[in-house]
Amino acid sequence: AQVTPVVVSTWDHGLAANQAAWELLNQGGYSLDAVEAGVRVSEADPGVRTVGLGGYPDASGEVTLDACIMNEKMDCGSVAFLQEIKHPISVARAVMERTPHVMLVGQGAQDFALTQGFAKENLLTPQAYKDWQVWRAQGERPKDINIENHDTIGMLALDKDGRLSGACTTSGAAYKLHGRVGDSPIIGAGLYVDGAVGGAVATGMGELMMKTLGCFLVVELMRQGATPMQACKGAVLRIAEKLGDFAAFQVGFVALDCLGESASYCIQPGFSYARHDKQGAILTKSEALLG
Ligand code: SD4
Repeated sequence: AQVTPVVVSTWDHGLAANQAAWELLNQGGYSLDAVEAGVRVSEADPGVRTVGLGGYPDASGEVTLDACIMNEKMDCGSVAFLQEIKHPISVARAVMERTPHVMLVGQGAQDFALTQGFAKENLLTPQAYKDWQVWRAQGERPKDINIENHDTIGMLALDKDGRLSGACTTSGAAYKLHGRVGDSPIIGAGLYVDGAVGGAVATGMGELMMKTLGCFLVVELMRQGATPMQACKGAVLRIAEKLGDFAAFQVGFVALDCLGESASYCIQPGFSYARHDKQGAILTKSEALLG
């Protein structure tokens, strides 16, 4: 059945990413192509400090990237702890389409990317290096993701043929321990899509989504009849109920159901999500548990 295309994504920089995705959706393109093209905008933007080029390095000063992608048929691909490749989302898609596997990590993921024609490049910008040096000189511990320290992009799109896809890509928590992998490349934690129900993406302190399999939970709640808003709220409430220290962190979920309805919910005020459909682009301030 024909439906009205729509794309949603996390944070203010989601507006620019959505624009690229919308151009494909509006021409009748596939939602998988749209989410890949959309998040590549954030990956390439050195001003987006938690994604791809220009992203915060880990504690040892290396930029390590996590990403995953999923379509309406449960096909998915993921990379984690990937270094020196500017578009991890496209490597994740190559894992999905060109291997029998779901996830590749570290050196193996980079080796695979090189065989697929991706180029190795330095992703640590002079600004990110300077910030890391300041952080190191102060002897600080890895940053918690609370209110100001985040901007992972997660994106969900529904195309005119009713196909739902999602993508998520990040450099992860700033100054994380070397080797740390967050929720963003974990199917069910940072992203989940069921083409017959809806999809969810997450941003914030990944450990909280990993402990609760947050995006899977959002989609399962929608399967049971929850609206996208009720489902996002349900996953945040699960975190609040189970994880004693939740109030110190930020987590935000965005959900899109297979009819095109979307919503978000988060722990701390300050999260927003971007939506683009035939009515145009809007940025919506998310309701927050502690708001
Ligand atoms: C992580 N969830 O690695 C990611 C970070 C993030 O906005 O969302 N930043 O935990």
